[in-house]
Amino acid sequence: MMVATAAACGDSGGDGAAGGGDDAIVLGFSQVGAESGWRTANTKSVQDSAKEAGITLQFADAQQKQENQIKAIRNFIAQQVDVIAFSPVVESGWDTVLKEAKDADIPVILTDRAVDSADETLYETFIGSDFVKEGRLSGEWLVQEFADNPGPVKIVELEGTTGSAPANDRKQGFGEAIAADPKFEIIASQTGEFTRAKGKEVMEAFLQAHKDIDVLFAHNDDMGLGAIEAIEAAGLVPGQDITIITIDAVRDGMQALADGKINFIAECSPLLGPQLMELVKQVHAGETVPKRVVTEETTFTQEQAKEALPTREY
Ligand code: GZL
Repeated sequence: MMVATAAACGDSGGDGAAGGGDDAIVLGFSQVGAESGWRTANTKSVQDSAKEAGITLQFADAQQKQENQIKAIRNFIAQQVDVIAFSPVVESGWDTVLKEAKDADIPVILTDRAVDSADETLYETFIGSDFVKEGRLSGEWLVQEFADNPGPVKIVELEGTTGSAPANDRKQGFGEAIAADPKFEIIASQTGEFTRAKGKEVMEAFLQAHKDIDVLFAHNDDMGLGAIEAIEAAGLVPGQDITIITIDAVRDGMQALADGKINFIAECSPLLGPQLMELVKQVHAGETVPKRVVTEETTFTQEQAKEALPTREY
């Protein structure tokens, strides 16, 4: 687990080193890891926004391990930070440590991913995307795109991190969208852990086991990009021999979409930093905040990607 302190704005030593003002809010932030282009962009958004907001950031990278996030949260409690925010790597197993934060009177904000705790008093708010909608929009595009195809339409699925909210919810939304027509059949589904490397490895196995794959639904761009490498190595043409749908819309994914190697992307914005810092200030000031803040997102076709790429922030 790596912990870094990014100072707030305010008086810093001549070299611009850490030196947040004494009255700066101290935010402890536990990040999932650095597994994908989305995560990298999300970390940058949080770090840049904290500096912009004059908030002193204690940042901990959990390297995709829940035990590291729990350790980081306990460190933040011991340091008596003002607010704790984190993106839970998986949905379950947080009640104990969140109760410790509550007992220490430190408010907690969930960002990006949710927890499945029944006790909603353990956190002030959850700011993040509607993952079920992202999955549903992906499935609805496929249903429309294959309307004239008599089927069967054989689909393989690269799932996100097992037990994570985006993996569970995207799978649910996609499944619901294609359920009405039995021509759509998910013939294989396995986690690619949201990474390119694992996505490539699992797609290689799918291609070995199935010679009739029509569609790949990947829960994020990075796994889709890894799968594209496997598809091309197998002598197939991604975006043509196999229709590819992904989620995130990070730069590399949008480039592949513009190049015709991906067919559709549902956006999941990582740029949560500014809204998060506003919530941190409101929570620190004791203001009531909405229990759920949903980030605005869209979808992209190949033509829309070509138009959007030049001004893409991430
Ligand atoms: C979604 C986020 C997911 C992204 C992946 O909000 O939690 O984790 O879709 C990232 O790219 O790894």
